[in-house]
Amino acid sequence: MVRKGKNWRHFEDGDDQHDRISKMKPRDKKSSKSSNLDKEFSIAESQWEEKFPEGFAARVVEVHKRYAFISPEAEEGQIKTRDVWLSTIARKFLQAKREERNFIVVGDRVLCTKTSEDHAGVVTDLPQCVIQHLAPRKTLIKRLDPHRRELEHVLASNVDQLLIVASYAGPTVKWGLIDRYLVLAELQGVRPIIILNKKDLLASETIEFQEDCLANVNIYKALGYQVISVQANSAGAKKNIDIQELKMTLKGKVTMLSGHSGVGKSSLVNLFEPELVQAVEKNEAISYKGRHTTSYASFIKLGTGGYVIDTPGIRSFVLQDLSFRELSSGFVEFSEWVSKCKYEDCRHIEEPNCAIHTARDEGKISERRYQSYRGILLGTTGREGRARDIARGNILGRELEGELDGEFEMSDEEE
Ligand SMILES: Nc1nc2c(ncn2[C@@H]2O[C@H](COP(=O)(O)OP(=O)(O)OP(=O)(O)O)[C@@H](O)[C@H]2O)c(=O)[nH]1
Ligand SMILES: [Mg+2]
Ligand SMILES: [Zn+2]
Repeated sequence: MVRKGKNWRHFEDGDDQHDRISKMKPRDKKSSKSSNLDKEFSIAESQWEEKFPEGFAARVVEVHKRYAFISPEAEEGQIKTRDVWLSTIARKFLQAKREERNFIVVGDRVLCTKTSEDHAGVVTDLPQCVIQHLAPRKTLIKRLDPHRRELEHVLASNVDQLLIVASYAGPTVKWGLIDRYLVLAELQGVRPIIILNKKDLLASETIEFQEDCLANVNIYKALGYQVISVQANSAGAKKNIDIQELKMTLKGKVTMLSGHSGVGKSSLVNLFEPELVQAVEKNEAISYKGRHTTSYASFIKLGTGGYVIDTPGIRSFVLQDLSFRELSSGFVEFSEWVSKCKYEDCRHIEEPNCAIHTARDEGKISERRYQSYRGILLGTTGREGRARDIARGNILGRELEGELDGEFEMSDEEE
């Protein structure tokens, strides 16, 4: 059953409920046939008119297994999110690329043609269309599947900003995860903003923990990153100066929210008059549910200005394979030093006369940030903060027994 308006996303469609976002594709294993199709499918907008004069431009607002929801976007950045269409992808692309369901993601700008046929095979009273072409993506938020690293998972495209949301506690902030998101944002040219939510919970933490948090916040601020500490669930949150700051930051931009399940992404979205109110976990005491509250990434217009992509919390965020050069360019504080290493191909691990090591010894590069770099490069990124969450019981024990094996999209644990 599909309903228009506010509830359009909430209809039942059995299979889809367990669809793992369906946006995985093999890396480096593309057949030439499919990469040709990629080129055919993704074409410059200047060619759209000629190909389909009757077509219209739209933004993908939500992706399901066999269809996607789109909203018309006459002018780029002016998305009519109240006008939702059910769309499928032009058959020739769909059939040839059956294994690569990665080709449409939330945020994509697409060329659509109206259809009266029931392509998606679902009952709907929404208007329907066929996605004929994709505009080349300006930015791409992607990661590797933690269990099958030959697969790449694109989470969203064409975002201007990445809101890296963590909570001080419940679940405990994982600084290493923030660092990995920062690398992604730097490499994609997307502006990162760090949000530390649940600041109310900080008061009951140890002094050491509080000091450690402050030290880390100061590291990011010194690097020039915007860091905002908030309490999304406080009674007067909307009026708080930090939430006002965030509101201004979101205006006029497309911002993707990312972070573990339970950190308060949807709670934040709800502070900015979203067109679709986001579901928020009712039980505050449990930050790990084995299943996230938000189940699909969706593109939402904010009454206070701008658009956000609210996403389901991810369990692990493994960066795509990066060369040491790419990775070190994702650590902004390295740029001053990298050219001073003795060896041109210095990876800043064990090489002698490494300028990064010298900067570290002199306290000019934070030891914690360096260890993040090292962990990513060597593939040993830790599970920092996890023992603490388990000890406090705000991660359910059953997850430790492996009951949730395979549900890697559905929980908030960091690898
Ligand atoms: N103590 C405290 N709890 C908060 C705060 N903000 C949100 N919460 C609670 O944290 C829980 C999780 O919030 P959500 O907004 O659903 O988290 P989410 O990041 O959207 O989670 P997923 O959709 O599963 O990814 C809810 O019970 C909120 O009420 C806060 O500032 N302090
Ligand atoms: Mg949510
Ligand atoms: Zn070096």
